[in-house]
Amino acid sequence: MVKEFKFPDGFLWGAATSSYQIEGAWNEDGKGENVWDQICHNTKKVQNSDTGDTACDHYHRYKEDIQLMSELGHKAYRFSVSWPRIFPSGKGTANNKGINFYDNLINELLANGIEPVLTLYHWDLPVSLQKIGGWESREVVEAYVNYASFMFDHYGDRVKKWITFNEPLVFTIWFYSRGLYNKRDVRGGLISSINVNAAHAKAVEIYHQSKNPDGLIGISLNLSHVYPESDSELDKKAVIYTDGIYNRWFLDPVLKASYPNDILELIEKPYNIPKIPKNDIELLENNPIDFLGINNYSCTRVSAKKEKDLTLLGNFSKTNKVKGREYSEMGWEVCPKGFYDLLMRIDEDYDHPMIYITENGVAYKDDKIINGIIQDDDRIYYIKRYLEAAYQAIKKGVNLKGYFVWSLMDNFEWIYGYSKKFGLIHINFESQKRTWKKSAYWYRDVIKANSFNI
Ligand code: IFM
Repeated sequence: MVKEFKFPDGFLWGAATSSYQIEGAWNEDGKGENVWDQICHNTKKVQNSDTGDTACDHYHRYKEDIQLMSELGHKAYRFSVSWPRIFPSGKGTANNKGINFYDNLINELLANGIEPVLTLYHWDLPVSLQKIGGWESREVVEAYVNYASFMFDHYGDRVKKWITFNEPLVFTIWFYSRGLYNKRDVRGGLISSINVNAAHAKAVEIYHQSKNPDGLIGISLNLSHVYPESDSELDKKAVIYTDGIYNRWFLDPVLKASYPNDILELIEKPYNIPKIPKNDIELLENNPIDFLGINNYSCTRVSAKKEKDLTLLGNFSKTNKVKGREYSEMGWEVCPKGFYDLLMRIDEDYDHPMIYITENGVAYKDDKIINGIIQDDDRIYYIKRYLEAAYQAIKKGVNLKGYFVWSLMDNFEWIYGYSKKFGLIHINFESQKRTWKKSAYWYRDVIKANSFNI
């Protein structure tokens, strides 16, 4: 029997991208260098030595891309702004050509009836700011607030949904502890995460004082429901630690204006972390988010063998594949139940926040082609199951308002270069030809009907 899953009226459907992953034009029209230009050009950290120099060439093809979104019936488009296009050195004089690019993009979206959802920061920090300490420095926090303030004033008449940061966990704790910017440095990552929360709260404050404060402002966190591999006490403790650092460390500041005590205790001495400034907490308290953006792809399963494994970023997160579970090309478990449990848990523990799914999607091989169209039935099946989980959560009262597929098109997947494909639209990176995958047609029909069938 066919079952229909109908979404609430006005549910916001769209797709997401980010500046470095799609724009290309890395040194055009006065754009300053960003940390990813440097990682790609000067290190061997990216697979196949790929770079974002050209990427999807969206900087030159944005009109064509918006046309595609329009044909696909997307209601909204989540994109990020390249800070060094606006301020080539992070601060100082703004760059008119960069400003014009985003003016044109936003105007074109609006002319096509597509709502712009603007992320201020999706990892492409201006290099001059990395040189003065990156997110470890409060000077960079000030520069970010100045940049955010400029953006609100300039685009706030047309942009009504703002996202301060994308996935702070990733560009602070993960990138630092994996030595992406320089040497491995967990402390630097932790300090950066605290500074990013301060920058976030200050940006929310400035938004509410800006010329056009009539929109919504939030943050996108990558969250993952954590399950123990067994009922053992150690595994249950491993869940608390992992959930603490992956989820609560980022959720509590923006939704409770506090940091989780158990994690503070865990890190203060070993990493010599100073007390959280009182002013940060006041800022967070006075500037709550309007919505929470959730990026979710998978769940996390943990198990600890010994008490001493239970440290921050401990040696217990299961990465090995387990027979009987399903995995994507990234090696991430396909886990729609984890998505449902995550939504229910956030609703319960954080007082029923307004939520947008700002990223969900999957990388697969995409190697089945008929009549030139990629037959990505596995992607359709993945998204269907996640949407079913979202639907069930809405039925239970979760305040979920919209969903953005990651990603509109295949793009530069960070250290994996172009080897991993998440798009609804296939890109031929030689010719830059865009081709709809089967999932793009399917998603178009979902949006049109505001529902789908299983
Ligand atoms: O491509 C990334 C994106 O930049 C941030 N969220 C996860 C995606 C897939 O890895």
